[in-house]
Amino acid sequence: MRTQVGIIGAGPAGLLLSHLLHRQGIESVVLETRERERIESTIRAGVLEQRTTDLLTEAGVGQRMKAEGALHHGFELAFEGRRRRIDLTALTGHSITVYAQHEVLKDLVAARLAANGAVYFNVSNTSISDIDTDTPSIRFTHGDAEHVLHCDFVIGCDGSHGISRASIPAARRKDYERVFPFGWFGILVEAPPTSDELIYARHERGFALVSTRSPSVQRMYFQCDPQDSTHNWSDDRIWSELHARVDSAEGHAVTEGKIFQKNIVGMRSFVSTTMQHGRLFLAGDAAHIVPPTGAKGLNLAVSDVRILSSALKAFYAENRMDLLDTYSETALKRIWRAEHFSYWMTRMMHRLDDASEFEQRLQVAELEYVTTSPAAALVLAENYVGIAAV
Ligand code: RFL
Ligand code: PHB
Repeated sequence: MRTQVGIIGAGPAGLLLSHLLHRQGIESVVLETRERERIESTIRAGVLEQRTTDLLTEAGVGQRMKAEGALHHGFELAFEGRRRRIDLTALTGHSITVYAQHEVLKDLVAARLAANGAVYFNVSNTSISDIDTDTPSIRFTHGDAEHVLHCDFVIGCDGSHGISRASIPAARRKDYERVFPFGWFGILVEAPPTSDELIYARHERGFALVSTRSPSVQRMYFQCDPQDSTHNWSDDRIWSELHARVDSAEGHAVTEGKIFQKNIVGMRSFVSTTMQHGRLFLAGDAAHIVPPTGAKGLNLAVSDVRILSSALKAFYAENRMDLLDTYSETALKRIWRAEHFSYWMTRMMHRLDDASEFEQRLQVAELEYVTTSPAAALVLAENYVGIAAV
């Protein structure tokens, strides 16, 4: 088997890269361990930056997102019993779109298959060889058959548990990591929205987030022990925790409904440098993780892919290696900006068990500042909508 670009992983990074390359006349093959149905139903991210939605629209995969996604011009910060709005559009001229990651994936899979793109689901035993040469290859098993995919480049888009990152020699890699001692308990609820916009709440009991998926399905999270089990949380206990953390003194209360999914995710910050070695390049969660507080993970994956697809275009159209050579350096600028922002939001909004009372008052002072000073609000807003220049 032979192609120009071999892509490992059919998450947002891998599928979007394959789609963008196809539009530039570059052939690729995507290899994915999971079933198509699993990918198209796993609940993950929800917030898309305007740069992300613009790219999806330009790439011809934005129709359903435009029709079904919800445009948000701001969000609310709740603390000390009150709610204050961050007006993203007034501050930055940009907005965000709430459209679930698995819906983006459905749109990308449909586009790849409609163009007869090669996407192999249910593969196993993926391994990468010869990345130090101009003829790298990927071995994998599909059905009962073993295959070797020969290509010009291998792109590792296989997320945080993939195999690609480890294919870069350890001596060339440096990992940076911060594991947070808390997680998010996430629920999906059949209910009308609590509010027109997302609510990020800081409370002594811990952080909570009220997000949405559609007019009839809502997504909510609250800070929890990452080792806790969903079995310890009855619906009543969940609602009383959310009411305690989010309801405002002015009488706004979380709208309850039927909870039909519960899960717990751990939180960490992680960056692996370098993101390239020889003919292997990493994109998305394969190279970096952010805690979900800043809603940056999916958007960073898209931003890596934007840089990579231009660099691959320059290689195939003009025989230029320079953009590929500087890929990691270019991508890491935006990644570190997002890492800092996500870390900052996380530290500002969560209950930190090792924080003294003094540090807890600092959290509130910071929230007062970002919700009253236009300069401080702009720092928050421009990072949330995504900084273009980085
Ligand atoms: P993915 O989505 O993990 O896809 C990787 C794919 O690779 C496959 N794979 C392999 N395939 C072949 N061979 C192997 N050896 C393989 N190993 C793995 C996997 O099966 C998988 O299909 O990575 P990608 O494409 O880099 O995309 C990253 C995003 O998925 C992630 O950053 C976001 O979901 C993070 N995130 C959020 N990001 C946002 O931008 N906005 C948000 O609002 C947001 N909210 C979230 C989030 C992540 C969350 N969780 C579950 C961690 C909320 C949550 C709760
Ligand atoms: C979500 O809707 O899943 C979501 C929204 C905002 C975040 C993280 C997750 O910061």
